[in-house]
Amino acid sequence: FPDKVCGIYVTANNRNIMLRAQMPHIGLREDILRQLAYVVGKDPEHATLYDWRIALSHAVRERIVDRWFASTRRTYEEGAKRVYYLSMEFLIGRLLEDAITNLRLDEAAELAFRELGIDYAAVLLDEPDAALGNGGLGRLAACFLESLSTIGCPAYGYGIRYEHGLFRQSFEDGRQVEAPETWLLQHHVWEFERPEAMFQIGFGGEVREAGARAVWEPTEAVFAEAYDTPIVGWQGRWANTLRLWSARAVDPFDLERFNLGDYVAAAAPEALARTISRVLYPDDTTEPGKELRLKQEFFFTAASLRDILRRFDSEYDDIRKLPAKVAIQLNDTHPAIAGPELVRLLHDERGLEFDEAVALARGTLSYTNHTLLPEALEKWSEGLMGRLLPRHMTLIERIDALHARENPTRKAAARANGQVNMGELSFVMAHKVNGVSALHTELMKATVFEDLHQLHPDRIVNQTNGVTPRRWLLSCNPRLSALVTEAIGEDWVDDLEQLARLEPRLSDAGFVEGFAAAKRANKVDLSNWMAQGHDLLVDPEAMFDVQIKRIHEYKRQHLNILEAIALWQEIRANPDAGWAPRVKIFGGKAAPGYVFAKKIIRLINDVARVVNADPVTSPHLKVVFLPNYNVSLAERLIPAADLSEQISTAGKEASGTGNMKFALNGALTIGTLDGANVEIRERVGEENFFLFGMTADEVVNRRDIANHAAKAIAADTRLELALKAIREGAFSPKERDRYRDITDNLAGPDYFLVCSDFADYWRAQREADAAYRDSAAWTRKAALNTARSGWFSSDRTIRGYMGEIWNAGSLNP
Ligand code: B1H
Repeated sequence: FPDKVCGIYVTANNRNIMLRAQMPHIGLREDILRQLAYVVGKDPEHATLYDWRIALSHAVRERIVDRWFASTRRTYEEGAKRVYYLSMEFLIGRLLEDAITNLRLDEAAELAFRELGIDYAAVLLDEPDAALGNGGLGRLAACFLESLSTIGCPAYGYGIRYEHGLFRQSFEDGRQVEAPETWLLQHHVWEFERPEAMFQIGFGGEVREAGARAVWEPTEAVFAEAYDTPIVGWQGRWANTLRLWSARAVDPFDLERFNLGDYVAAAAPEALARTISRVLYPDDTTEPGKELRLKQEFFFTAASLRDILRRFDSEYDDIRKLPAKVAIQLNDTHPAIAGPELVRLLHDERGLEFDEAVALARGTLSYTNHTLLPEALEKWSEGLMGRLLPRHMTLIERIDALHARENPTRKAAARANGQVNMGELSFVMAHKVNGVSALHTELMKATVFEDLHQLHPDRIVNQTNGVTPRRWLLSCNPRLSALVTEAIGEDWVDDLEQLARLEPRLSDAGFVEGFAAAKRANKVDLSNWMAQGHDLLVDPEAMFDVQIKRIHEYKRQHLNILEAIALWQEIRANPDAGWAPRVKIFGGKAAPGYVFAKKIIRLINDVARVVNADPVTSPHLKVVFLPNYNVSLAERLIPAADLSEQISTAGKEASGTGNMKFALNGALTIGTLDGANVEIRERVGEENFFLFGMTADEVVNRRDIANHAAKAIAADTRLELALKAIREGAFSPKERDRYRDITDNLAGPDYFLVCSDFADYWRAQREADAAYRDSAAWTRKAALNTARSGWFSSDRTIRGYMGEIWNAGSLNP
């Protein structure tokens, strides 16, 4: 053995550290017991599930830390370029099982707990689900972090350490009720506090001109304090850092007020400062437009940039090397203030010429657009921004002027009509701008960014989203993973295109039967869980039809429930027609202020109550809305799904990533030509995908037809009857007009074209029924979905960013 580990000379007693680095399973049980005693302070006789989880987490964490140090050291040694991913959201979910999977400790941990007589599965489930994000955008950031570590690209995620993540959802009388989420109430095992990495972040105040530069003198300030979480990649070959900022007061305590007995006022400065990292905005694809939100954005962006420059300065003395050594990715426009802030740091604080500061910033920054929905494109009023960030307002004006000089034909600007358009600003300050699916990227060029794209035709590129196969197949679906590994070996885990090698195995009856058996067993597990936890009895032989995502009109959960109502009516009219049994499962949260979306939730719950209680239809149809959908619930549902609902109005869902997880786990998609559905269908084959609905172009034309919804209703008796049942109170007998908003909207403006797509959706659903009746053929289609989903790995996506946007490399051994 070499006698040096991580730069620390070790004695013979510490040789187990080195052993552990090579064989992490060695001594796991002893380490758990040691952690239980010396970190948790319990003996095994008195340890609770929580104690065991903390002990196991510490034992696993030690094994990550060794690799984490080694990765950092390598990055310095090689002078490698670093990637910084700035995101308001990181929807990381539970971390323990992920770490165990990637370190390949699953068997050792299971064995250790069996020997200790403790329920290992229960220990894993004890971990709170860190919901520091709303939906797809935040979960994508988490998949990207894991892929960056698997690939061995030196990278940091930067975000906010929200005290409260996304709210906890429950139902009362079918209505969504929100409660604060409290993931940080328990000790968070994975993070390391970094009191030395602390920056003062200012707001408001005045700008003083000092020659060509300016000095910003803020009147308000808070500290940003860093907390680091190591993110370990597959096989523990590399570990990167997620650094989250927490806000705290510069002057925490008003002693004078305290001594006067006014304890509340004495604590006020601290409470006020902490507000900035108190809670995640629960909006998904709508821009909240609040002062606190803008403060959050500047707070974490400014702290991250200071930290990035501090690290850069520790290695290089020529700031002109910044674009060669640093790549900063803006996850949507939420950190867009990075453009002017970086210019301010380079120009005002470091004395570079303004034009050069802009050029360096542009060479360093790139921007991902995640939505074209007008309500989600961030715009801040000049009044608010000028008050909070006076210097940045001036710099944005100068950035506009410079851009106009560089491009004399340019008429529009980031600062216009009393507002700052953050999409425009991000585009102008980035060397690359990307969309998240092929269709979405083309729509960016043709709509929101049309003019800028004409000026800069090479700037917009596509990087279709992906998902990490470690969490979304290997770990969440052990039965299918084992089958796949048995068939083709385990190289697929970090080379997902290997799944294509499953295709020849489809002629092997044993393999196909194994595939069907894995799905069936996953469905039995889910049925048992629903029976125990939710008092719901469903038949695992039925088709499990799943729609899980945020509740939004464009995602059209109401199209799905309308089809359920029509189906219920048709089964009642003709119960013996040989219906293919179905369980329709819904999951998802509505933004607390999104009244219409909350109505849709209540409607689904009301329909479920009526339909499930109907003895005539209940052998054929069940409707289930599972509360508090989150990453952990997704991991439970996706492996058990037969049919994946991806039914957004074409042109509205930028990509989707749930759609990829379902296909990978052998569910067939019923979907529109929207977002990444287009690419999924191309790859899995049109005969293995239930397509329906208008294209994005047809959607735009259809809206121009007067009374399009009324016409669609008049042409389709099923749709008419389903709407009539809602309107007449079939699902809300005590309050007949409870759903008037919904029925009026659908019969009237119906912006998302639910009615116009209904008939074709119904047709595709009946095709799915017919296909499901032929179970051998269905299994084949399902297995082809898995075999042909290899391209949807976030490893592929990250390699795309590395090559086409960041110009960054991998240091993996
Ligand atoms: C997506 C958001 C989003 N797009 C504003 N935009 C937010 C916008 O808090 N806010 O203000 C939060 C989130 N999220 C999603 O990104 C898209 O709708 C999905 O289609 C896409 O798959 C995902 C990842 O690219």
